[in-house]
Amino acid sequence: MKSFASLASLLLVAGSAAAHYTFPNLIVGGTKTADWVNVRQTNNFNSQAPVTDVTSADFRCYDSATNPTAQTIAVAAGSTLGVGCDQGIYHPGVVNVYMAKAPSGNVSTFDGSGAVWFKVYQISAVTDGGTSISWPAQNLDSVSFTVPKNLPTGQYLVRLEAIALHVASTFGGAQFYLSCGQVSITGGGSGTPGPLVSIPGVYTGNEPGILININYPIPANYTQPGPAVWSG
Ligand SMILES: *[C@@H]1O[C@H](CO)[C@@H](O)[C@H](O)[C@H]1NC(C)=O
Ligand SMILES: *[C@@H]1O[C@H](CO)[C@@H](O)[C@H](O)[C@H]1NC(C)=O
Ligand SMILES: [Cu+2]
Repeated sequence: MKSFASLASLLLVAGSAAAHYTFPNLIVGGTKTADWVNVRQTNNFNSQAPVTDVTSADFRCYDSATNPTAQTIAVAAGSTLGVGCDQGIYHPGVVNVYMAKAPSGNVSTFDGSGAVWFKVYQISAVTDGGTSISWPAQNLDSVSFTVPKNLPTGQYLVRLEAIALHVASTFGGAQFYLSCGQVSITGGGSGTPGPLVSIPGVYTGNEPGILININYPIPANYTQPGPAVWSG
């Protein structure tokens, strides 16, 4: 067991960088891929700084400065797909995972523009009417979900966003940690994913789950931002 003193000095040494994080890899068939191979390298790969403007072009894949290419990895429909976090999800907040199908069939050349994104997974807050609030996504090293069995075969962007809410009580205070991976879904079905949204465009920043004081008074309920999850 760590002593309090060593834990305190660890936190001191780690400093503010430890407070931020990126999502640089995928977990496919239980195996973690190398960083920034199947995930487009984000602008913050060194700084780990978040996006705070939900209307900016970088709110989509946060890669305007890196202009990255990534390799596309095969993932079976109905299987478990994970997205790894470099330092763990440090801040209290929630997670959404969106996907978008490459219309050309080749996700390498797909920029994710248009109303093409649907939500496949979320981790929300747990509330109990105002006595307590907890954040199941906090401290996770990765986020795993089941790829819908009925998702059509084809190539997709997978965009994870972890919304940090520790200083979200003023407009623009919520911090978005995000990245886009490239997957080729195999053995898919004939589902019709939706509702479809544009990113940016899906949020204004005024949503009750984004512009929120999570500390006082303790929120009685929490509304997850974005559309309903499509589970096929
Ligand atoms: C997809 O596009 C990339 C980038 O232009 C290219 O290198 C790759 O060969 C393409 N893949 C297929 C299967 O056409
Ligand atoms: C809680 O529910 C009320 C009533 O539906 C709603 O107006 C409010 O925005 C919700 N609060 C949060 C933080 O989602
Ligand atoms: Cu941080």
